[in-house]
Amino acid sequence: MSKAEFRSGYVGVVGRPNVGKSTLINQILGQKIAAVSPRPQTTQRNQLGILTTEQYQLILVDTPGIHQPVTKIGDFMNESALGTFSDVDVILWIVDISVKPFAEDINIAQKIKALNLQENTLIALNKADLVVQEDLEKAAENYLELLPEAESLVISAQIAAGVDRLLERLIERIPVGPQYFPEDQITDLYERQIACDLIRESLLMNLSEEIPHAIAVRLDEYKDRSEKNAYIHATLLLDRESHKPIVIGKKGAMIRKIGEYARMEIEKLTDRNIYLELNVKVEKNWRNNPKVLRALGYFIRKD
Ligand SMILES: Nc1nc2c(ncn2[C@@H]2O[C@H](COP(=O)(O)OP(=O)(O)OP(=O)(O)O)[C@@H](O)[C@H]2O)c(=O)[nH]1
Ligand SMILES: [Mg+2]
Repeated sequence: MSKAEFRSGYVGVVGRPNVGKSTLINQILGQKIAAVSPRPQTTQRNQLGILTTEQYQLILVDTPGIHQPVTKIGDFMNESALGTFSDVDVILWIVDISVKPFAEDINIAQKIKALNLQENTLIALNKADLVVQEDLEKAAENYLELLPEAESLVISAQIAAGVDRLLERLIERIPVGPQYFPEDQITDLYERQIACDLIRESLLMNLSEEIPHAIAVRLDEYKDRSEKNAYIHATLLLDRESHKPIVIGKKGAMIRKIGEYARMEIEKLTDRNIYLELNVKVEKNWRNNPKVLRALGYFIRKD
């Protein structure tokens, strides 16, 4: 293929929480750059996943799950996701085919229709591994009828089924264009930010109910000690005093468990030995405090 035919473009990966958006991006990149968990609202900010070859540069925009926000951070997450709809070449709408559409799915379909973006949308019917073959068609229909003019593909991001075909279709849909990012760049977030997200992933994996959602991770220090070693100091900001004993656990057992899981994930990401120190601090109602949110990097840039 000649240089003139190089293709590049942005794909907005959108959907309600927990449908597998981040799992798919990690799978396409063949590397974990985004936090994943079985709990909704794992992703809190837009993050690029960039795949570059000789022929194309595909820029996937991972977005927070679109939901009914009840806090200021929820508003930020929704705005981040909804803001991508008109800014991308292709909308990749991920749905969970193993369950019927939620109200949020119906809202997303309406938004796509209202913006007249049906033809720019590809529906990925994800989690097909959870559906028996005979039921697939009927399960798909529940979603396809929401957006009849959009193309669709059945996939399983987790086991990489249908992902190659999906990738092919995305590349065919992006325009001829320049290479926007250096070829070795795979994301737009700094390693330190991804480390924070992986600590959050650990909170979601280890703490029950609403507690992980009421905790912010603030990175205080990230120091390379040598090529093979790094030191990270982070603070867990709790929005309630009563969560403190739960997060710390008996004789510090829970905070150690949280740290251990996060350390291993960050080591996989960075290919370094990590010394991770976690602190706990109460910052009452931080989720609704614009100043704290801004300091943590949750804000919409108004260009
Ligand atoms: N069985 C199955 N599980 C999947 C598949 N894709 C993702 N999951 C699981 O679904 C859960 C949610 O995955 P995420 O990738 O975090 O979902 P998300 O859409 O990014 O969620 P938010 O960031 O909260 O919006 C995780 O437990 C994944 O392992 C799939 O194809 N099959
Ligand atoms: Mg996510």
